[in-house]
Amino acid sequence: MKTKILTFSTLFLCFAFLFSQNEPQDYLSSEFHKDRRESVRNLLPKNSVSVFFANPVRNRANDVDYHYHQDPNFYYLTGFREPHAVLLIFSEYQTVGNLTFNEIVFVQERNELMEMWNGKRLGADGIKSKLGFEYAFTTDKFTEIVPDLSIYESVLFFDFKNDVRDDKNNPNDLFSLIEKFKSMANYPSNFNPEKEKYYDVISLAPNESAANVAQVLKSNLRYRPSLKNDRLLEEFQSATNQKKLLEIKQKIALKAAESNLDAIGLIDIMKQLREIKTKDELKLMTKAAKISAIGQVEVMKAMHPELSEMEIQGIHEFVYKKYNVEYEGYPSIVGGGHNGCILHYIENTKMRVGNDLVLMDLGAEYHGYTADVTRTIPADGTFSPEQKAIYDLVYLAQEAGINAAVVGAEFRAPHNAAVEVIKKGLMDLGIIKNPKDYRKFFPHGTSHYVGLDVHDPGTTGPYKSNTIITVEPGIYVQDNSDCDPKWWGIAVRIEDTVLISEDGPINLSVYAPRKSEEIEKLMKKKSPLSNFVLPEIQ
Ligand SMILES: [Mn+2]
Repeated sequence: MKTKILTFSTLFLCFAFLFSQNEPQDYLSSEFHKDRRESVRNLLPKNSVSVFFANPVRNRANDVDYHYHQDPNFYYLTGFREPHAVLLIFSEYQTVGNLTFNEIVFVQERNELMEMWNGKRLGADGIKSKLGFEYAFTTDKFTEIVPDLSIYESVLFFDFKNDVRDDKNNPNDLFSLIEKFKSMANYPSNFNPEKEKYYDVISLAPNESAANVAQVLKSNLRYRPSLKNDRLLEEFQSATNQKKLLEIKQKIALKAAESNLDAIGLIDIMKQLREIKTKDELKLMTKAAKISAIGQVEVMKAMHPELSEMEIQGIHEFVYKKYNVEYEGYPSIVGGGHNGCILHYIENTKMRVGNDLVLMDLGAEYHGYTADVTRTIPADGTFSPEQKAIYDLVYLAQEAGINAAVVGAEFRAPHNAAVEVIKKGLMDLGIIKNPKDYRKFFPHGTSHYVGLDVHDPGTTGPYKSNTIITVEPGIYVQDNSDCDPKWWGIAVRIEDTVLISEDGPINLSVYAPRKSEEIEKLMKKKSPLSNFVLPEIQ
């Protein structure tokens, strides 16, 4: 009997193991998310609460929604991938009834019928057992459990974008959660986060520097039309003497004290945290970049002039799916010839790429983390002399950019390095006569942070170790540009996802060749997709 039980339980364990092996096992751990919440807490001001909402469900058309994508900050702090949820992190422990907590999450309730239609939900118990929360409740308990928000010195949150739909049949959906929060927090209907921030800065400034603050405000107001109509700010920046200045400062301080809402502070906190990737994040980023590069390599082998932009996009994305990538990190850009000059070209409708260059900017998003990789290749396998001249120039600019991506360098260092190379190169090729004109052909920046967002938040301060950025110079010669027509329609961007480390820059997408000779060599290789023939449709 004993053996029987043993066999049975072994069998059960095997099944459980096999079942679990059918789902990815390499998500970030609940310890990771817990540690991130702890880091937020350490950066919060005293006696404050930070409130994070899940992303809204977005409607595609009629009764079909877009594939749900969690808000990156919410995901970073919870690992939770369902909508209609709110997380609160408190600077200190709170006691409510018999509960004592310093973080608490509210999630949508389980519902057998809805789960049959739309998939499993974790519910409050599930987020506790699977994602390591000690205190979790369903959203209907939000107002019951969360204490009065007026007792905190600061209530930190991201301001709302007004793109949340109200599900009239669900009194506990995200829309209702936000409405409840607004009422609990005395959120004014004309709330302006920047105004609140300026009020705080002005009231906290020492009296002797009030005139300087007014000067800064004056120059800032020019770019902030939404603040121009604020009477107090207007009076402060135009005050003609110190007495008047301090009088208005006093008025502003009184106003500032009325509200404890801060919709700017969390932006800065999340920038600081998300800029530096942890060991676990680096693993996922390395994987996302490698998969993106493998997609580029497979396309290089399969490329020929008869392919359409959409087919090329399909090959990249098919390769991603072979590696269980959930999403593209952003809409895939595949531009043949002049389409490459459109920086965010996502239609991808050209039916035949012909003998032009094809610019392909795509990123695989693996477990929330996306890469951002661009290759530009000649559809017929060989760069023409003009294509090669531009391509090799962009390559040299990228090399200079990557080499400048080191710990301690200024955020703009890779861009500045790339610009110098491109300026000189465009002059040498006779495409520009004045170095300043490089901007006509290289109109964007060279680097941005990349992570949970393709344009990830960061401080833009000097580079720190374990930061991941892109290095992506480009040259785009529009038709009818003021240069020899032989250059017209040539568009090249080379972009890699680069880790800045103590040992120097590490190119995470290096698997896809970047040198023109190496690309031509790889393009001679056979692709298994060449034999993939489908029936003709009239
Ligand atoms: Mn990019």
